[in-house]
Amino acid sequence: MSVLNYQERIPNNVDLSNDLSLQRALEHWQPKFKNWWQEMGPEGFQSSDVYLRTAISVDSAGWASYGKVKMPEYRWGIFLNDKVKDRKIHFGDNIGQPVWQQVPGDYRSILRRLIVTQGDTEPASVEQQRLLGKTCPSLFDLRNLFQVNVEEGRHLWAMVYLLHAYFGRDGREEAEGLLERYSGDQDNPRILGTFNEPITDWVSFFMFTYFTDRDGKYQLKSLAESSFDPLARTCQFMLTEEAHHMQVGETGITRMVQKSLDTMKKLNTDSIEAIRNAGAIDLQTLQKYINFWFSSSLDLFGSEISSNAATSFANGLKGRPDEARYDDNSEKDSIFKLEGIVDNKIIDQEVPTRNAMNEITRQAYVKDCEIGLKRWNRLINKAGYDITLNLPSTRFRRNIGMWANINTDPNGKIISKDDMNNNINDWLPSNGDKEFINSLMVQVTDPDKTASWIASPIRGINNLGIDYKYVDIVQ
Ligand code: BYC
Repeated sequence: MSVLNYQERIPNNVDLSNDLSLQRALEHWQPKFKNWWQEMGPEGFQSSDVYLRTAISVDSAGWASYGKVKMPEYRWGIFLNDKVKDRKIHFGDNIGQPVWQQVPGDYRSILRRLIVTQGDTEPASVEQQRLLGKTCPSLFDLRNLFQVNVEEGRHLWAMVYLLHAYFGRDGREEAEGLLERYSGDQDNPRILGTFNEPITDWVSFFMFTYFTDRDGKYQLKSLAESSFDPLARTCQFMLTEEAHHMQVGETGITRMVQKSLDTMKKLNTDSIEAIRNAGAIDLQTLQKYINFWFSSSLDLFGSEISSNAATSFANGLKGRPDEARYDDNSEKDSIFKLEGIVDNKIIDQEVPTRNAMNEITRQAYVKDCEIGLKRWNRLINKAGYDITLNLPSTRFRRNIGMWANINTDPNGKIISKDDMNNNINDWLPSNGDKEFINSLMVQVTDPDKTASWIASPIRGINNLGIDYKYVDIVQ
């Protein structure tokens, strides 16, 4: 197991001090990153001490240490899982050949594009969430927000290392670009749609960490299979950190559902108005936020039928999540059945499996998303209410792929544009819903308290109490 070296300016386990030109290039990028963090990172908390975990090992059993840190002093570094000896390519056209330690010339631009696309999402999410600290529902949640933010910053480092180490001048330019695009910017937005959506309330934050970070899990799992070994190893370690982000989302939504149920019970009513007047969020509104963030995150998988995805698979650049679970890892002549749409009619179609890789990954993601829904519905059911939260159909509100711009209801039924417009406020957060949610977003910083709209957490971080002062706020 390799040791993470924290003695150097850039903590790492890639023996950076033995590659002086790479070290110099990254040390040149480091102050730009720190400037970006100051300007675009969490606003108003840069001097506060935050109880954060920091990676100390890439061994999953004991990889993190905890302590109070000012975020700008967080030790962002470059950590890759250890090399597996004699690792071989295990999918696509080159099965059995040794994995690559350098980028093959033929695949240079496609690999660079994958790494830049992945890298671009990391700072984007920090930018999207930068004002949330001002309305945190508790110090516990504030700390979790910052933990997610610093680790997304580290994930940016992970991709920037690959660009600098393996892509020469182009890579260095791309690394600069990652700090120049800006989430939601009119002229220079982030690459993928979801990462330009504003996240100005905590309901959206929990939905984002549940649904969009889970897309991250599936994309990282695909890249963790890559035959470009440094990419695979870097993504394997990122997945260790990513698990907490999704847990923040899952427990956050659970606590909102719980609070809604507690309020319904206390008032003995399921009237939306009464629940809202009591300062909680009704389940119908949570459903609208689920509809919004789930449908947006589905687009991040790309088109159902994609020659780009087929090429990436054939060349061994990007596999399926958990590729070893599939019997056929070549999929050279196999076919995949999926639904298509021709002249507004739904048809069954067959396509080469390789072209359906985005859809296969999306379907695995949808199954994973359903686990949370089942849990929340059990809670609702146990409390004695006949309300069910649902994932909308994967056809609903899509902007990428064959369902893009086709009007359907949340059950996936094709409808007219007028029907869509007339019902959209019942399916997605309306301006009124957003105003209501915003009215709840009031900062709570007493360690003993939690905002009205969300239940207190069940347990604290790293065996500390839920009333521990997770952030020492210095204004
Ligand atoms: N928005 O053949 P297509 C995370 C583009 S999240 C805008 O359909 P392909 C995180 C596509 O680039 C994980 N454009 O799909 C979570 C292509 O453009 P070009 C992020 C889109 O090529 C929370 C064209 O449409 N990681 O880590 O297979 C917090 C046709 O493409 C979108 C990755 O995405 C979209 N939604 O691309 C923090 C992994 N979808 O080349 C972090 C890396 C597609 O024709 N990226 N396009 O100009 C990839 O694997 C792939 O680029 C895609 C699918 C997933 C985007």
